[in-house]
Amino acid sequence: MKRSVIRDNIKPHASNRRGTAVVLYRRNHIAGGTYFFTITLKNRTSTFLVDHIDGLLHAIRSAKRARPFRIDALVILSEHLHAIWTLPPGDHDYSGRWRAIKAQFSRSIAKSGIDVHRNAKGEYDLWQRRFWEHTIRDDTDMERHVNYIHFNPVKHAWVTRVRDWPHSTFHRYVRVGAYSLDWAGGSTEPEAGVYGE
Ligand code: NI
Repeated sequence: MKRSVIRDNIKPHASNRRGTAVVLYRRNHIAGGTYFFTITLKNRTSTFLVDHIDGLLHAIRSAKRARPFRIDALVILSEHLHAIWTLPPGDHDYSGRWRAIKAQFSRSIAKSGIDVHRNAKGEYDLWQRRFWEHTIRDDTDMERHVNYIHFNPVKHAWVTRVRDWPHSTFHRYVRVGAYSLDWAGGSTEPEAGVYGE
């Protein structure tokens, strides 16, 4: 698989002694709300997101430029992605930003000559309209969701080692020492069924 680098301005905070990612929730809280998302394609057998990873990252960067937000963690799988964002103070419009990302990605795919299915109204029909959103409550909740994101490629059996999945902020967290390169999930393995995927 092609290596890709997620180039967003992701600034994970320093590690704790257990070697898992710790984030300064208080700072997030001052900045604005912090949210976990699961965003899914309609076709659950598709590999569109990793096949067109550059287009997807471009769409995310465009949305950030238009209306800034911080990406705290991100993993892109074949037909869904998980992300944690922090929005600016007083701004709760994550839905509008996701709408912009989805629309731009669909357009760029269609423009590249791939036949993107349209609904009865003629709109691109690539993404599930609804998505999972969870507001991060505190440090522990943040850590659990960051770990969930980084363990996800193993959970979905795309790789057997977390380090082998390129489309993830895991590598950035390793670079700043928040995880060891051979991190394998740890003791905060989340309960099933409460992450939207
Ligand atoms: Ni997943």
